[in-house]
Amino acid sequence: MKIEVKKKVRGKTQLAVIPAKAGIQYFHGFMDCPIKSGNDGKDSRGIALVMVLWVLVVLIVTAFSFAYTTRTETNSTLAFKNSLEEKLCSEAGIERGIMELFYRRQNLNVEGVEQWRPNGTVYKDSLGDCTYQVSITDESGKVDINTMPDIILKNLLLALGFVAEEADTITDSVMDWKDTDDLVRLRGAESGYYMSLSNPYKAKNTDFETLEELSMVRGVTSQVLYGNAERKGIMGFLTVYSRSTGININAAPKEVLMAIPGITPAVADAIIGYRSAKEIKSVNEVQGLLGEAYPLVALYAQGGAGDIFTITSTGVRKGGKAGHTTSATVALKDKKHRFVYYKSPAQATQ
Ligand SMILES: [Ca+2]
Repeated sequence: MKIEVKKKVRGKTQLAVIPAKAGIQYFHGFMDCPIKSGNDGKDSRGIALVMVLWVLVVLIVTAFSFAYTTRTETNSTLAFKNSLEEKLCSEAGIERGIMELFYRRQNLNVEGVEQWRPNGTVYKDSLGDCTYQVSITDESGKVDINTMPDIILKNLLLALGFVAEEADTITDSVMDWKDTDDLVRLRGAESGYYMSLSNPYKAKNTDFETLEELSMVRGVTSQVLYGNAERKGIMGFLTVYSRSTGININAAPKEVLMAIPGITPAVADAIIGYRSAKEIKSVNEVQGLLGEAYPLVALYAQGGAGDIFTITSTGVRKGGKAGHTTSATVALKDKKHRFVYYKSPAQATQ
């Protein structure tokens, strides 16, 4: 860009053309001369400063976002690692339980050899930084809801602290659920009741395949199954695997012993005391403890050891709280075992 200016040469005014300089403002008027602008290029530098600040802000936000994401992923990975450790630890407890069952079978009659007993006793051991606690229950010491008469189930509910009316409703409904007819028992329920629910379904009218099916039955709530602070749940005392009409008094917990007609709480305690020192191989052995109730008890009881066991194992990391629980039911035959039920994670033993 060029600009015209007037200047005097030897007393005469002449017009001259000079190139404009960057950063200088010119004006024409009473005086033709260039003047410097007030900011002298500071506008450009100001814009650059703002841009640099914005870039810094963007970089800082990006850095914080990256740090947050990294931290979240690290915590997530750590939590996954911890939960996996506990899961594997609980599975190690299941394998330990199976080993102890075979060990028990081999040494059942060998005195002085310590064995894990399949009566719900909790055993603890550690593996690295994890601790596992394992309990084993003999399915033959539980109430089989497919084969056991209704009086046993009702007595079990009463022994657990259910009131008579609630025990009748649950017992009748369980029986109605699995029997093949549609005749409703006094406090039971068949398809007519279940089809009237907001989410309707029909009564199964055949055997239970798992205990979880009980949650479909009238009167069986989550608290009935798993218990609460005041009362134990029925889940730990029932089975679908023993297929027996008799209860193994060598393995049954006190609540199940009390479900057998003729066995009072005192007699149940006496049986538990007896078998803690010596295995009960047949009901005859405890005839003296049963007294006059022996003939009645003998109808529903048996001794010996079963072939199917449920192992519940909880693995907890060092410093961990809840841990991971696995529940497995295994059938033993000769020197082999077969899983008939496996649940992970499962409800911890109460
Ligand atoms: Ca039915």
